[in-house]
Formats: sequence, C-alpha cells, structure tokens
Amino acid sequence: MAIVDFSVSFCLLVFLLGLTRATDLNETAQGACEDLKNIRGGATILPSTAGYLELSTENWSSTAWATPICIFQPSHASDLKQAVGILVKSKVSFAIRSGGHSPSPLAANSNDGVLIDLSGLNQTFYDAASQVVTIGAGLRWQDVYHYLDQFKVTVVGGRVLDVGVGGLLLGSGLSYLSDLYGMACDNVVNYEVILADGSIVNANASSHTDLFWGLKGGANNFGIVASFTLRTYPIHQVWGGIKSYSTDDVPALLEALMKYQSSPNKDPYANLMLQPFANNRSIGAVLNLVYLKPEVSPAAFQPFYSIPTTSDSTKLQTLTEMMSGQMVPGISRWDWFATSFKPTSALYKKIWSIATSTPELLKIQDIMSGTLVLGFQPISSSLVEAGVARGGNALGLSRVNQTWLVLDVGWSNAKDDFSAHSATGSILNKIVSETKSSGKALPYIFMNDASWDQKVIESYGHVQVTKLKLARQRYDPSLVFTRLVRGGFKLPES
Ligand SMILES: Cc1cc2nc3c(=O)[nH]c(=O)nc-3n(C[C@H](O)[C@H](O)[C@H](O)COP(=O)(O)OP(=O)(O)OC[C@H]3O[C@@H](n4cnc5c(N)ncnc54)[C@H](O)[C@@H]3O)c2cc1C
Ligand SMILES: *[C@@H]1O[C@H](CO)[C@@H](O)[C@H](O)[C@H]1NC(C)=O
Ligand SMILES: *[C@@H]1O[C@H](CO)[C@@H](O)[C@H](O)[C@H]1NC(C)=O
Ligand SMILES: *[C@@H]1O[C@H](CO)[C@@H](O)[C@H](O)[C@H]1NC(C)=O
Ligand SMILES: *[C@@H]1O[C@H](CO)[C@@H](O)[C@H](O)[C@H]1NC(C)=O
Ligand SMILES: *[C@@H]1O[C@H](CO)[C@@H](O)[C@H](O)[C@H]1NC(C)=O
Ligand SMILES: CC(=O)N[C@H]1CO[C@H](CO)[C@@H](O)[C@@H]1O
Repeated sequence: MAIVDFSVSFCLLVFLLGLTRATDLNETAQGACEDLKNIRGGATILPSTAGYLELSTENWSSTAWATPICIFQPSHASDLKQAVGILVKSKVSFAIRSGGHSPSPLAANSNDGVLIDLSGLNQTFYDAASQVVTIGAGLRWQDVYHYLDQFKVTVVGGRVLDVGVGGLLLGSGLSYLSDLYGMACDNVVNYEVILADGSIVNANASSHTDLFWGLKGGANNFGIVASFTLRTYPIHQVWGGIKSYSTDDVPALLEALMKYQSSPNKDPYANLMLQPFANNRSIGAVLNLVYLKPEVSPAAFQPFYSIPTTSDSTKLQTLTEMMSGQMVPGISRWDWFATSFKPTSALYKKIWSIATSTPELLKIQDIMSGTLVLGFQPISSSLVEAGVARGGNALGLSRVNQTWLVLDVGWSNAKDDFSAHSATGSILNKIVSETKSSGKALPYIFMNDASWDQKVIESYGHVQVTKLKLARQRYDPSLVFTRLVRGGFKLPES
C-alpha cells in the first residue's frame, strides 16, 4: 500500500505537467463549453453564471472544491450522450458528480475541464409488479427512501441520507441491509450507461453482462450511469438508533463487538457500526445499531447491553427515520482510509492501542480541529454469499466473516491536507502490519471508505482486474474514462 510513500518530487512533477497542460486545455475546454450550451435539454453554467460558486463548492468536504471551466447539467440521458460526444471529440477532461460526497480531491470535480453534475437526473419509478425501483443517478439516498416509504419498501442503499446514489452504488455500497442481501451493487438489476462512443446501453443479467459485472465495483471506469434499477425489500419499521459511550469503555465495546460477530448464528437482521473517536473524549464512542424488524432490544445485540451508555436514541421507528438521526461532526475537511481483516479480540485491542498511543495521533491533534475516528464495520460471510447468489460482483471478496475498518480524519485548513493524510496513512500502515503479522489480513480495500492513493481496484485480485480490463477493452477501447475522466479510483492502465 503506497500511502506514505508520497514523494515530494513526484508531486512537483505532476504539478508542473498539470500547469503546462492546463493552459492548452483550457481554451479547448472553453470551446467545448460553448458547444455544450447548444444541447437543448441541459444547462451549461460558466464561472460568471449564477450558481457556479455554489455548485463548484457543493460537496461534503471542502477538499473536493475546485474551479471547473464550466459545469454541465443534463436533464435526460440523451443530453449526457451529446455532452460525452462533444467532450470526447475535443479531448477535454471531465469529471462526473452525483452527490459530491467523495472527499478525494478532484474525484468529482475539475480545475481544467468540465464538471458534469448529474443532479438533474432525478427520476424515481417504483414498479410494484416486479418489485424494483428505477432511480436517476443524481439523487441522494434521502430522495429514494422518502419516495419508497409510501410503498413501505426500501433498497440496499446508503446509511447516511445526503450521500449520492451514483458514487455509493459504483463503489459497491455498504448498507444496513448488507448482511441480508449483499452490497448495494449486488441489488442493481439494470444500469443505463452512456459509453465513451456516445451510445446508451442497458447493462443487466441478459444484456452487456460483462459491463453489468464490471460496474459492480468498477467505479467510473466504464461510462456515466444515468439511472440504476434496484431490487426493493419490504422493510419499513425497525428498532434502532445511536448509543454513545465513554472513551473508557472502548475496550469493553470491542470485546462486545467480537462476541456479537462470533455468535454461532449471527442474526442478519442485526447491523451496526462502532465508531470510537481516538482523540475526542467529549464524544467518546458512537454505536449505530439497527434491527431490521420492529423488535425492541433484540438478542443479537446482547453483548452491548451491559455497557453503560452516555446517551441512547434507540427506539421503534422507520428505517428512514433511524437514518435521519445519524450524526456527522461539523468539520470542513475529510479524508479516510480503509482496510479489512478477520477479527480477533487481540487484534481489536491492538488496533485501539495503536490508534490511541501512536505518535501520529499527536500530529493529528496538533492540526486545527484534527479528529481521528475509527469505524469498525462487521461483515458476515452471508453478505458475500448474498452477492454470489445475485450473480456476483467485481470485488473479489473472501467468503469469511470479516471486519472493514475505516479511519476517518477531519480537520479545518487546506494547509494541513498533507499532514492529515500522511499521519492517518501511517497509522493505517501500522494497523495493516499488525493484521498481516497475525495472519488475519485480507486484501480487500473498500472503495467507499478508501483514500485517493489506496490501490482499491488492484485489491480485488488479479483475476478480477484482468476481467475488468477485458470489459474496458470492449466498452472503452480508447480509455476515455481512464484518462480523460481523471478523478476517482482508476482501473490500472497496464
Ligand atoms: C457522511 C457519509 C456517509 C457515508 N456512508 C456510506 C455508507 O453508508 N455506505 C457506503 O457504501 N458509503 C458511504 N459513504 C461513502 C460514499 O459512498 C462515497 O463517498 C461515495 O463516493 C459518495 O457518492 P456520491 O455520489 O455522493 O459522490 P461523488 O463525489 O459525486 O462521486 C464519487 C465518485 O463516483 C463517480 N460517480 C458518481 N456518480 C457517477 C455516475 N452516475 N456515473 C459514473 N461515475 C459516477 C464520481 O466520478 C466520483 O469519482 C459515506 C460518505 C459520507 C460522506
Ligand atoms: C485557464 O488557465 C489559466 C492558467 O492555468 C488560468 O490562469 C485561468 O484562470 C484559466 N481560465 C479559466 C476560465 O479557468
Ligand atoms: C428534478 O430536477 C429538475 C432539474 O433540476 C427540477 O426542476 C425538478 O424539480 C426536480 N424534480 C424533483 C422531483 O426533485
Ligand atoms: C436488459 O437490457 C435489455 C436490452 O436493452 C432490455 O430489453 C431489458 O429490459 C433489460 N432488463 C432489465 C431487467 O432491465
Ligand atoms: C460466519 O459466522 C457465522 C455465525 O455467526 C457462521 O454461521 C458462519 O459459518 C461463519 N462463516 C464462515 C465462512 O466461517
Ligand atoms: C470534540 O467534539 C466536540 C463536538 O463536535 C467539539 O465541540 C470539540 O471541539 C471537540 N474536541 C476536540 C478536542 O476536538
Ligand atoms: C449543497 C451543499 O451541500 N453545499 C454545502 C457545501 O459545503 C459548504 C461548506 O461546508 C456548505 O455550507 C454547503 O451547504
């Protein structure tokens, strides 16, 4: 993992190359913006137009703010088809944005090209007969859940309401329903995709099946998805909420987590995420838990019940209500790092000890608002099996019970971006050394929790990467979505 070998000379080189390219590109980009204005259904927003500032800084983390030459907003897939034609022909780089919740700089924004903002692709259509819903790629999960609530069904989607559907589904997507039904992408039955040649295709189990498989984890490497059709499930009333704990109880919580995960028949209706804050005792540890049936204090969470809480919002409510109660700290800049492993009590102890005693934590504390949060996400082998049962995905997951750990780092000022990134990357490396030396490491890196320099797609494994490359050769032989769309997690070129 190349998290810490971020060499200064390499950055400088990339920066200089970027400068020389930007001056040429930017005239062409302005020309392309003029052409985009002629697309009837779409809107083209220039730096001088109202709304530009709001859109170029529209995001969850200000690490993702940028200054695109223009912003194009399609209203229909046909507008996108024309836009892709113009951008590819003029070789203008572009970025694709759904909900703008990736904190990776330029994953969904651009400084020398065009930003395609999908927020106008906002249709919703529930087909009760086939129990699927078709959703536009610019929606947020809150739009989808609120729409589906009237039918008392839901989808395998994001756990936080303002996240976009596009990035989450193309990065696979971890949901409160995942132990039952697999990753969010495992529940996509159709992708409507604009390819590099400007054609619009359906990728599903009977048409363009290699593309269908590749989009389940393949991010923005194949095309722009205009809409997704997802399976729905009749889950509505649940029991859940947030329990908070003192930092002193983190060791007990990690013991409880281990018991919860290793109970002989882990109940797939029970789902949780445990987030201890490494350096904020006033927050302590946060446990999001949900039982996907209207049953108060189910047995599955038994190991946690004896640990004293500092606050507790668990109650019977709808799943959407439960998710609307998620708290996110108000910090302006974020980065995060992912790893996965087979859990043991000893490893959990070790990880907490690394996170709280390593010298890098002091570096994070020295940064304004510097905050390190660990996220322990238990993943049952049933999640992996549910994915296989639905046709499989590109992720290369091991069929074992596992934990996906995310290290979230938040801070305030742009001048600290490098320090926050490198300190957290270094903590992750120490944790990975520990999981490796204890023989419990797993190769998988969860894209939606990964930092921009983690080798996410490589982590799926050689066989998967080879298959993804074959699909790319077929659908994007000139590598438009690898090269012209620079942002996001890339399928390696060779
Ligand atoms: C508060 C918060 C909570 C989160 N909770 C979860 C969670 O519960 N589960 C989970 O799995 N992840 C979660 N995430 C991570 C989230 O899934 C990723 O950050 C994801 O990239 C966000 O999607 P987006 O559409 O909002 O992002 P964007 O920044 O708009 O897009 C992310 C990437 O996807 C590409 N992309 C987006 N839409 C398309 C499209 N239609 N076609 C082609 N490429 C596209 C973009 O080019 C970009 O590279 C969370 C993130 C945050 C900030
Ligand atoms: C074009 O690029 C130059 C040099 O990078 C920059 O100064 C200028 O602001 C850019 N123009 C626009 C419209 O972004
Ligand atoms: C969908 O987006 C369009 C264009 O931004 C907007 O006019 C419309 O109100 C939106 N529809 C819904 C249901 O949000
Ligand atoms: C799959 O794609 C084909 C070809 O476009 C289409 O006719 C069919 O309806 C699609 N299936 C689903 C489930 O969307
Ligand atoms: C995962 O744990 C469950 C019990 O919670 C067990 O039934 C299952 O066999 C385990 N999976 C594997 C692959 O060991
Ligand atoms: C801890 O979090 C609280 C609530 O977000 C915040 O007000 C406080 O400043 C944080 N403390 C530190 C030391 O970062
Ligand atoms: C639309 C949106 O979410 N915009 C937000 C972008 O970030 C700034 C700063 O955090 C917020 O003020 C905006 O609301």
